[in-house]
Amino acid sequence: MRARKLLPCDNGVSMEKFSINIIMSKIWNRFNASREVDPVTLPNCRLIKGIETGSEDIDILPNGLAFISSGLKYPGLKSFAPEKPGEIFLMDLNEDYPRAVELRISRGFDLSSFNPHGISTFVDRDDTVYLFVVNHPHQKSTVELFKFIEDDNSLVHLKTIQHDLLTSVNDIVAMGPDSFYATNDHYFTDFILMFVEMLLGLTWSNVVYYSPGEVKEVAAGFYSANGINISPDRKYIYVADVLDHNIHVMEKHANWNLTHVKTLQLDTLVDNLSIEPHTGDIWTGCHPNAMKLFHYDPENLPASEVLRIQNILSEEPVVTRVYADNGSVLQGSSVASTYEGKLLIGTVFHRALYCEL
Ligand SMILES: [Ca+2]
Ligand SMILES: [Ca+2]
Repeated sequence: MRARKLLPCDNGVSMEKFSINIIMSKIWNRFNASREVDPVTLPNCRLIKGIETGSEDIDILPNGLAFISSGLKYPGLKSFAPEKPGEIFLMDLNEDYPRAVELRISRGFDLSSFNPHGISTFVDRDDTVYLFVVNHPHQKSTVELFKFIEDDNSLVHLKTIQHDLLTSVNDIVAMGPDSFYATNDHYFTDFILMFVEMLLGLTWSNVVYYSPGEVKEVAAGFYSANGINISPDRKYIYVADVLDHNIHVMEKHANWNLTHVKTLQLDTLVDNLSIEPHTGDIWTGCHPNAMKLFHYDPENLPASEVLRIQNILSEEPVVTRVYADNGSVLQGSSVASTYEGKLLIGTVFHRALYCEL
């Protein structure tokens, strides 16, 4: 056996071990691994029938139709149906007892490798509804553009967008019928290097603006940019840095560049962001403790937590824990979205909850 030379440290611990301890304690903090959740219950909730393998992102149209992306397979995270392709569900929140219906996707699109992640809708002047879907076919990143046909409960695939700057896309927010901002949650795409990037705490994750005529990085320096959305007045872009436990407010400029306005620090890993159109409140699905999410243990389930943030631009934003569960009902919440007193809570790989507030 080859003898290894260890560098002595002041306290007698080897430098190697010392460095590993520092990295592990940083990861521990990034994952908020000590945190347990105090439950916050809501009286009128039910699990949504038919959604069993995730509801990572939810986007609700102004008329109450909710799109739900389901079946995400993400490196290092649990999937209850690893062989089953992903799906997009629709729920009409105007119904007395809303149900989830799977949307049919037009022929010509490769359904077998469909791996949907973040989504965003755009309603054009002629009322055409476009649905943008982050997709990871064969662990790559693409953005799929669909047209929603309401009469037919179907999605017509219009195009697949791929670009060298769209490498590890997590979420998007549509800016027009073929333009958007996207978050890349990692710099590296290889699973091992992604993990190293996280271990070393590199801030190489970014936000990219995409349009057919121009594609550019518009914000950088995130540990892991995740959810992204826009204020109702369309002046500000909100970006959740999931590993830094915060939400950044960025000002949007005429040339699509973003500049930092402020950061709201939280004690939870913020995933996707939804905006309540009338009030501008931010609703978010969070991971109180990401260690339980990445190290899935049926005896120690990943929890769920929903926050509502009011007046984020003011001196003192109000943060309310609207819902929290230790995983016995809902595991790994990633999104929370409201419409007229109704709340949908989605998860990375588990079920989805419908609540009347
Ligand atoms: Ca989204
Ligand atoms: Ca996300």
